[in-house]
Amino acid sequence: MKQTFRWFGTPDPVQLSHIKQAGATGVVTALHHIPNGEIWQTKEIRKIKDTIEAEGLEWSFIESIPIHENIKLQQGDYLERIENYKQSLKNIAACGIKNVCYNFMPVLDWTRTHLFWPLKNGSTALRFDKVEMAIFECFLMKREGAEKDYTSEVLREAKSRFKQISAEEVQRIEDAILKGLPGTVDDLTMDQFKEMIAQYDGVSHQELKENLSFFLNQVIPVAEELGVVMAIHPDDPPFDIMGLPRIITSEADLDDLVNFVDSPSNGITFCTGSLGANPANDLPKMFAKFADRVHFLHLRNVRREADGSFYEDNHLEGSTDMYAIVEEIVKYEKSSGKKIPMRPDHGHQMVDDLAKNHAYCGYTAIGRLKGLAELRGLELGIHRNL
Ligand code: DNO
Repeated sequence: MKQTFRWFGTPDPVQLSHIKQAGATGVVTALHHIPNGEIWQTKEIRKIKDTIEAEGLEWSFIESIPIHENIKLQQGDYLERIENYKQSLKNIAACGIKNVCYNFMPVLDWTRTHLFWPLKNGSTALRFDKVEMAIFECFLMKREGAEKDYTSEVLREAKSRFKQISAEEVQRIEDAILKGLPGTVDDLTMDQFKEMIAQYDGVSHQELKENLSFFLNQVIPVAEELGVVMAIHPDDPPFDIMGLPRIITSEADLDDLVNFVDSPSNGITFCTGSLGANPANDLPKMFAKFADRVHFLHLRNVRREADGSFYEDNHLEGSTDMYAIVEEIVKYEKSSGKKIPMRPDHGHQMVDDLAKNHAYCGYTAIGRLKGLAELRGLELGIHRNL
């Protein structure tokens, strides 16, 4: 695996020099300041690339060039937005960057309800709590029909917790969902959020998949010609939330994806944390099946709970067998001669980072450094053993 680290650009307190010290050779970043749907200009791309290279690192992956909501919904100026996307691909390729991560999640990118969930050892983790999600949807946002999406046990627990909830906790849940997470495109108010969700009224999984297929059929031939690979990020969490269709959650969804356009440029970001939150997913088997299309690895572990909640565990612990996955990856790399870019995904807020008011939840230095160190050790051990 080629070791990389995500960097949010100059505002990120984790600097490029820290990334080098962590042992990564590659950087994963994006033009975070360019509004979604606009063309990435070469001058802007070069500026970031030069900054990364001046530190002796390489810009390994773009995460992400986001997809405008009009493209997902096929409405308004979506054809123009697709042309913009193609132009961005041409511009990155002209600068020598050939790897692009993106997602097709409606409205929200990744979602958690708790960004600083205390673990027993004193560090904090990201958590998705089904009951808190039900509180948000049923009692805070008051989405019509939301109750139907929850079991009676979860609803009962949500009602009882909501009776005693403090104003601070309400704020924490709202902030986590509407404006908490790094890498997401927009911070939203509740009203804006409701408006955006309403646009998806009546949009089925099938329809959203057709819109993804249309987008890929437009963009992948251009990418292929440029030698660019696109790697879709699975939906996180991998199930519907807020009544929105989520379409990249399982092996069957990935089957559909690769069949939308049969090209090596139409690839996958294999995110073990996102896919791992769906208990039906057999991750080692899925990696082996789609390996030729996996262009990017996000390695992290979630611990699943009975009601559908989960939290982010240590990279080598949790409900996912990381050993079995890395073994499949090492086998594939040995037989194909490829080295797939990998980033240790997320990390606990721990040690000195606990005292910092970190804007990039999940992306503190020390927790990710620990994750990278563990994953490198695991890889080396498996490699030597095979
Ligand atoms: C979360 C990230 C996601 C990811 C996007 C890719 O930590 O993995 O926000 O960057 O979904 O487009």
